[in-house]
Amino acid sequence: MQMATIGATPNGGVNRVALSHEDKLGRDLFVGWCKEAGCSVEIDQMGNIFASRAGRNNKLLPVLAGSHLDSQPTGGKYDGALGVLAALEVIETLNDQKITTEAPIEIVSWTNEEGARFAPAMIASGVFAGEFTLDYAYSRIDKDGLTLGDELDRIGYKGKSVVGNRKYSACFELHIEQGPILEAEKKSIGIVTGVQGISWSDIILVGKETHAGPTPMKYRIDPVKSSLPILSEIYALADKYTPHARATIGYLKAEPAIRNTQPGKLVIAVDLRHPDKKTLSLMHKALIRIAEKETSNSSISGTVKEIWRSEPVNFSSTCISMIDNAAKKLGLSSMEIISGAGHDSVYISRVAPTGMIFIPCENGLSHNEMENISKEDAANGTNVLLHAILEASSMH
Ligand code: HGY
Ligand code: MN
Ligand code: MN
Repeated sequence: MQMATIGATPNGGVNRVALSHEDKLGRDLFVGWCKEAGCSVEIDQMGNIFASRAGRNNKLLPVLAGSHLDSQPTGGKYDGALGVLAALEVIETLNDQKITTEAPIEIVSWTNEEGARFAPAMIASGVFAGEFTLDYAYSRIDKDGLTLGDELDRIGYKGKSVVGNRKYSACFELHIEQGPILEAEKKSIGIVTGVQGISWSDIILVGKETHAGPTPMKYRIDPVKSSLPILSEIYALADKYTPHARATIGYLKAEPAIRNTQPGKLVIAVDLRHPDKKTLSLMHKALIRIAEKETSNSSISGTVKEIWRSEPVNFSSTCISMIDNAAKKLGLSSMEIISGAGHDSVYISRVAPTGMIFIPCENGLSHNEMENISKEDAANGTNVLLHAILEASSMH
């Protein structure tokens, strides 16, 4: 709740977009709490925050737990923050119980998971896992033309340690489901077996800017008008690959975006998702065909630019079974579930055995200021995280 006061919005959500002043304040609060819990804190070149707690045998690979503190501009209190602060709660609980684990434990807050200000999403865990270069990440720009690298510097979180040269025996991320399934199935815990694939594209339609008044309709080369069939065909794409496919048009951006100038350009921001790699590719190829079909015999030019593809991943069976053991030990109802949302664990699963734990969120709402969870669900998720970490850090 204290973290949620940082960037709090009037409707009960938070606005702590990556590398904003509010993100810095949230980071500072988290670092302070980690130090109070006796952790040593390290910041890497992407501003990822690692807090370490020694084990009995520090030659063993640490167990990692965490998530992200950055939010959507109209985000909820729990997306990301729950996983970071639950990991800290695990450390504080081990301190209270005077438990020293065999292997060391590290908790992490990843930079820019949301991709709301700097696309693509999950960019810092992506650099950590070798998906993106540091230069590519630093060069990402926001809508005001500020670069990720400069903004990281400005908030004082461009650390020294090299991104990625940290090895782990197991990694866990607790997160709200951000969908309605656990609530509908009345399950307390989601044992996440994998994450669906994501493809972000811009459809760029270019016509000819003209005056809204004197130009008769038949003389116009209007990209907004040519977008109409394209928009409906994007939704038809999700119907075609139902029930798993997702198609979202996050925004339409007209230029110059002045009421009495018919736009010369329209950008359609598309987010396609599917758990099957081949189907996601088919959906992306269909998007290209839709744009071509609707513009080929017109003076409008239509191009599709894919800006991000995150392939579907399956999590480690070892981590999945540790989460399953923990839920059973705690007598909590659980079910296996595929994540509809992307998470840093997607990239981390490429470099270390990784698993995720879900808890329900009210009405499945997220990326919405009304996002809410119960204290009981938060405690259940944190206890499953604790016991999974205990098993992973003593298993040698
Ligand atoms: O887009 C996603 O799925 C995540 O919330 N970044
Ligand atoms: Mn998240
Ligand atoms: Mn999110």
